[in-house]
Amino acid sequence: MVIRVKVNIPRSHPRYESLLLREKIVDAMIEGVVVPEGLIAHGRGECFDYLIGEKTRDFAIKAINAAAARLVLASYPVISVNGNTAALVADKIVELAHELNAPLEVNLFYYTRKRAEAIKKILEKYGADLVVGVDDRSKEIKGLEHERGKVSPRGIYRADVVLVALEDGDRTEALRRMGKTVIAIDLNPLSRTARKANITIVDNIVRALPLLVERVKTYKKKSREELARLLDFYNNEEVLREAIAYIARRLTKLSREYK
Ligand code: PTJ
Repeated sequence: MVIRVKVNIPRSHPRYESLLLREKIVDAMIEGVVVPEGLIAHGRGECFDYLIGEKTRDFAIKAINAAAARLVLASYPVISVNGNTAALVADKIVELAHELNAPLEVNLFYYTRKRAEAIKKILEKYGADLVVGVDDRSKEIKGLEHERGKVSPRGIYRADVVLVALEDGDRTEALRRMGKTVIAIDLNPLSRTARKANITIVDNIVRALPLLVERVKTYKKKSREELARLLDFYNNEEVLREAIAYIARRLTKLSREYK
């Protein structure tokens, strides 16, 4: 049995925003949208967010710009949604899907039909048009012997560009082997997903998604040539190096406070 203790978090609390996100994640776990393991994943994210100072840094902005350009240029972009993403940013995920005219695919590591349906319901509550991956997981991502490997023929299987968030694992590599471009949102620049994606946004999804939506709106007005040029100058390894170097510099600076 889970004992849920609801307290009133005062706005004056120095960690007000962070505590609200925790409440969202825990509520979603009680509703069966997030798995208990999702709370652990969230805690890992909080830790990396702490290391970058809980702000969107330049390395994230560069990746957001590249991601927006790649998504606008895509012929069939698909947005993959898991429990944590649905709990934290369902509204923005749906807005992004509308802007791109892209399907949303529920794709879960801890898959149950009930969870997938609950996530679909949340996305539809925010106005999602096309949510796949619930009752049409008839295609396989080769090399993935777990539930994330079962995908929809109208979603990830058909996509040329896939946006994934809050996961660490082998899926990005498998998708790349299929020739797809993978855009990841992951606060941990050292994760397997972060290192294997074509474009990695090292930022909290709650800050990164609104910025990505706005950038997509702007880039839809640009020419394809201009967007392609922008992508030519993008280097994901450099962005990851910048993220790690930023954390190292920040920690060194903070360590000097303890002389
Ligand atoms: O809903 P399911 O069944 O698909 O399961 C989802 C979880 C999250 C449980 C599953 O994907 C998992 O176990 O993920 P990991 O391996 O813990 O990886 C989660 C990654 O997301 C870590 O690298 C975290 O640093 C990162 N992360 C956590 N919260 C955020 C985040 N990145 C961006 N924004 C966040 N808010």
